[in-house]
Amino acid sequence: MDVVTLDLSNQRLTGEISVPGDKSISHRAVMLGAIAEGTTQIEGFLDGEDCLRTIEIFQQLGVEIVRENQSVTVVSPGIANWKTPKSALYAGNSGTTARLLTGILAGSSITTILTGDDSLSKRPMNRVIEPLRAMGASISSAITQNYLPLSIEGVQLNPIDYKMPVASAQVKSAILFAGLSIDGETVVIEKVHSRDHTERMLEQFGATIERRGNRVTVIGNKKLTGTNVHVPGDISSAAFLMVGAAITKGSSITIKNIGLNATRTGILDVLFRMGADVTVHNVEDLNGEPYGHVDISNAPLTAIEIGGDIIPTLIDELPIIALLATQATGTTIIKDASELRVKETDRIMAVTTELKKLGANIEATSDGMIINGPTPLLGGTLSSHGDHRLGMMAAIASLISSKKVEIENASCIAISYPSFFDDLKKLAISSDLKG
Ligand code: SPQ
Repeated sequence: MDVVTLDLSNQRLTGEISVPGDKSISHRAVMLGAIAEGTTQIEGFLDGEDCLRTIEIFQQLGVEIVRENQSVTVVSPGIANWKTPKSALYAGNSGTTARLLTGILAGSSITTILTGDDSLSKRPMNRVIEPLRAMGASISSAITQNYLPLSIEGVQLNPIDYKMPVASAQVKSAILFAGLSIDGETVVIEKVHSRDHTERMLEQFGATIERRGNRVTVIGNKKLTGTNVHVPGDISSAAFLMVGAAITKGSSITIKNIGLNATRTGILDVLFRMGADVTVHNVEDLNGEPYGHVDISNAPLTAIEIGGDIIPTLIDELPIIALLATQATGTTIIKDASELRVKETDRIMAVTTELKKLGANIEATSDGMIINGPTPLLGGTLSSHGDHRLGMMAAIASLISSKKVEIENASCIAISYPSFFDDLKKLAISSDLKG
């Protein structure tokens, strides 16, 4: 098992950095580039493990994809001309790949088998299979309860008006992608807005999309054409460095060109409400996605309550927000976040287990966590549980731990942030401010 040992106890973070491209947008750019006919040029692509699995899958379907670092060229004959793959499609650890692809393949003209790693094979696929079956999809699972591996036979689907039982961009996107193949209107109704990169990018590729309140409608059977996509930096990756700066005495950093889509910026609201010194500037818009720079410095932090509609806008940031809360004065309550239990690992269980090892005062609840702070953190050996976001949380904890932190199974960080340790080292400088 790979172990990384960090002793950042006498370091603070300063300087400017750009983080790698947004994972959600990178997946969608390859997927839409493959569905569309013609050439799609993607700049700022995230070369993380999850997005590489998405590329490999479309290459198996006969789409020409050439990657040179963060530049990706997709040349596709269009979804109607995809080839039946010779072997199963492997989504690795990536829930986004598996769920969005299930929607795309359900309305294609090929038959495929979709597999994943151990973690992904335990994550619920029923949430996409149920609505897709209601649209007429032919999907069967080798295992009961609809987990991977899945066998998907592409068929002609029917439109649906689907009320989402959980806030999930993956479910919404799977249905919208399936709707592209249908001569008619496919409608998704959300109680709470989840990230909307799919809707924004569908428009860029020429799809007809209508958005009214909580209703998204795709009018299918329209030819999509390849285009250029510029991927902004991933705010979910930046969140680790932002929290590192917020909790470490004497820190002050700028993260440049990160995505600022309002369906993703809950972490900025939380940092601001807790009292961190945060400024957003140079905001611009590219390909329908806002992005800009964020300055963040250490300041005294106060506990807050985090729940309700903000949760989908910061769902992937909750592990690092839990660490942030250990340094805030008072009781931070995180609620309405039971979705954390079905991520790469049960993130409520994993975060509370690992932060307790460092001495944090944190308890799990059925749908969140209760954290009392501020608490000095000790060093120790933490497990990533094979979850990239847990691994990065442990690394950032090292900045405020009195002794070294060992992270077991740290290589999983490459799933979303391959240059994480290099970037952290670039920003970390020795501090004489800490005693
Ligand atoms: O792709 P995967 O494995 O599901 O990744 C995670 C992550 O932490 O990177 C979740 F574990 O992000 C999801 C996110 O939680 C990515 C995503 C997307 O790109 O559509 C949406 C969110 O999931 P959900 O359940 O809201 O659909």
